[in-house]
Amino acid sequence: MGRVITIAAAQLGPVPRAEQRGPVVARMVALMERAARVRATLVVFPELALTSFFPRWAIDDDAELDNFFEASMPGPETQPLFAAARRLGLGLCFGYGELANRAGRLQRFNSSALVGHEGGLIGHYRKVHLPGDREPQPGFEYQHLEKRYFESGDMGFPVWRAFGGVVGMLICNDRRWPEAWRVLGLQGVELVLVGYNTPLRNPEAPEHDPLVRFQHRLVMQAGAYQNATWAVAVAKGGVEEGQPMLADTLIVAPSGEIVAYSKTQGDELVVAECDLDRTQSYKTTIFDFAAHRKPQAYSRITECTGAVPPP
Ligand code: ING
Repeated sequence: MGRVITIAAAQLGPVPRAEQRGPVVARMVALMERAARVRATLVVFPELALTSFFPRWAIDDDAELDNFFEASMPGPETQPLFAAARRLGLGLCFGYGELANRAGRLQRFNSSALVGHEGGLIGHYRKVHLPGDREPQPGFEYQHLEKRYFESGDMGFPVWRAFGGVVGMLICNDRRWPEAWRVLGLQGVELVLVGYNTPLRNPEAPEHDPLVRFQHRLVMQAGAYQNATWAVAVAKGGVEEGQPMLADTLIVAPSGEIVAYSKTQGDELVVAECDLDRTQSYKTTIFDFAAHRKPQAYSRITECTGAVPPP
C-alpha cells in the first residue's frame, strides 16, 4: 500500500461582484464538510475563491479595489475556513487577493494559501505569470487586468513537505508555462495544486476560444507527466457576472491520465484516491532528472541564421 491520500477538488460556481465573504465562506465550509464525509485528506479551491474574478473590470476606486483583497491571512472573514480545517482534520488550499505591506509600501498579489490539518497556515504562493493587460482595452466586453491589480509573485515556486508528500502550488496562467512546472519538478514535487478562473472567451485571440478546454487539459496533463507529479486543477466555473468561465476541474495522475473531472458548472466536489508513490515509477525512470536531463544544453539559444542555404 503506497502513500494514498484522498484529494477533494472543490469547484466553485459563480461569485457575484457584490457578494460578501460570509456567504462564499459558508459555501466553502459546506464543501469541506462533504469532503470530510468521504474522508478526504485535502480540499483544494479555485484561484480568487473568495470573490468574483474582479480583474474582468476596470476598477478606479482604490477602496472598492481593496474590498477584493485580504489584509491578513487568516483574517476575521477567513478564520472560519481555518477553524473548519481544524474541526474536520482537513488540509486546505484556496486562492485569494493578498494585501501586503513591505516597509510601508502597499503590495497586492494574486495568492494561494496552504493550510494543515491542525488549521495552521503552512505557507502561501504568489502568482508569477499575470496574463492580460495593465490598461483597459477599448471595445472589450470584459477586461483582463491582472497586471493592473497585482504585482508578479516574488517568492519563486516553493514546495512544502505536507500531507505525506512534497506539495507545490501554481495559479491559473502559471499552468501554461512549463518552466513553472519544472522548477517544482526539480524540487521533487509530488502534488501540484492549481486554482484557476479561465474565461471561455479571450478577446485578444477569439480564434483560440474553441480550444480553451483542450488547452487547459493539455497543459495540466503535460505538466503532471513531464514532472512526474499528481496535479489538481480547480475551477471557478459557470457564467460569473455574465462572463462564461471554464469549469472542467481535474485530478491528473503522474502518468498524465485524468482520473477524475467535474460534470457541472457549479459548486461540485471532485474526489480521487491519489497514491503519491505512483510518482516514483516516473521519477526513477523516464523522468530521472539526474540521469537524463542536460541542463548545459538548455542555455544555448542560437539566433535564427536566416534563410536555409540551398541544398
Ligand atoms: N486566466 C486565464 C488563464 O490563463 C487566459 C487567462 C485565458 C490567458 C486564455 C490566455 C488565454 O487560464 C487567468 N486568471 O490566468
